[in-house]
Amino acid sequence: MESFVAEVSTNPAHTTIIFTLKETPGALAETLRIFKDKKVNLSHIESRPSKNKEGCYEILVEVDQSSDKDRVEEIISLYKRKAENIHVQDFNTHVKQNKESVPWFPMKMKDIDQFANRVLSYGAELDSDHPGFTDPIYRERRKQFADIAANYHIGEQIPRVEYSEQEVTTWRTIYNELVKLYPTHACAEFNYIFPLLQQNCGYSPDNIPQLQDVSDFLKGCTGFTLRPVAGLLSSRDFLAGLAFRVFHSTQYIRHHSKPMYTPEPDICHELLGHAPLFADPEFAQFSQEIGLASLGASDNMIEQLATLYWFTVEYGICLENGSKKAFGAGLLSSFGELQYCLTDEPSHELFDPSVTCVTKYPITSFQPKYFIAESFADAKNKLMTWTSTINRPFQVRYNPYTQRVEMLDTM
Ligand code: HBI
Ligand code: NLE
Ligand code: FE
Repeated sequence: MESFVAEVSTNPAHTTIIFTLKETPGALAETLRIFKDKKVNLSHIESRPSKNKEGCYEILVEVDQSSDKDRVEEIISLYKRKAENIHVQDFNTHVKQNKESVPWFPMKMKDIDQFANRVLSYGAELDSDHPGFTDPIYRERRKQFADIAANYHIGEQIPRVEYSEQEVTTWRTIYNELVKLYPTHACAEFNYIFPLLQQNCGYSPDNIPQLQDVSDFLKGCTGFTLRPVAGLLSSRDFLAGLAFRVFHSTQYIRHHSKPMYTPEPDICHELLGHAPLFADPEFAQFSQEIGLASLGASDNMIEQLATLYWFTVEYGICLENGSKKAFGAGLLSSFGELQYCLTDEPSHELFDPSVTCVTKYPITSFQPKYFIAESFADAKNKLMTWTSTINRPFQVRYNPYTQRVEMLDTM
């Protein structure tokens, strides 16, 4: 018999045998004779060309559940005796082993509540020059926001916040500087959506919009929602939210002493930088694709995806009729960097996931280098081509009706 067992699955529900067969006339019929001889009924059969053995086919047969277990065992041992390269694998342990080596990730929307409070402490780098950390009033205020995030559960209304006069003044300074720059410095998609936020969500120089209002607006556009968070999450947790079209948003505002630039996300960064583009369908999908690629990925892959996120969603620049426009949120919320990024001072390179994903970047200063995407659609296509090469023992897809991630085993 020119065949050998590739895999025997002994899942109690059904036994399947996969064997590789050399392409010769009658080979399959001859191999299957054993089943006839032993009077075991087949319930399913499939064939496909072998990936690693030229001129061979892989045949999968499934035996009828009511088959006599002993006779099935006899067939398996017959196969084992005649075959080379036998690989017998218990279906259940096979799946379990692979699942165990995959880091945990949320499978349903509610799972996000499990990690939303795992906020990273501000690294030494941030501590030393953070103007707010020597201001006791500011620190106390930050604690109030941390409590809102800690007590929040997905699906609830986000508590409304009354911002102080000082906080609104910080917002006003940033808002007024930025709206002067947007027409010339921001991409067309951003400029299309921004007036809609002014009309629908209370964006104005004198008002810091409420997260719930912005979340409702985005939900109606692309299904994206906001979830309050007290500070920085790990890249793994943060990216996982995007897989569900959930964006973790801070609610506090930066310290009033430095409105021009802050290395930390704050409400100005989230609402002026991020929120507008999450209303754009193509951009929303791009963001979700990064999120889906991150689920269960290795630490190394997470770092590469976080880098791609950094150079697109945070600091991306795109081309419009040959001129550069900002679409990254870190640029659209910093009137210092928004001006700087389009000048000749930093360097600009075309976005290429395989190069971009391993590029180093500073997190507390203006960027020395930006990557340019031709469009969101182009960035998404390049990203998806790149992510399709990721080696994961399963594939995922998001089901928007159940708000769950579905796993397709490809082991
Ligand atoms: N956490 N809350 C929050 N907000 C972000 O924008 C954020 C984060 N964690 C990591 C991160 N951004 C990115 O720099 C990438 O690591 C994904
Ligand atoms: N540098 C940005 C700003 O000042 O708004 C915030 C970046 C957060 C990653
Ligand atoms: Fe951000």
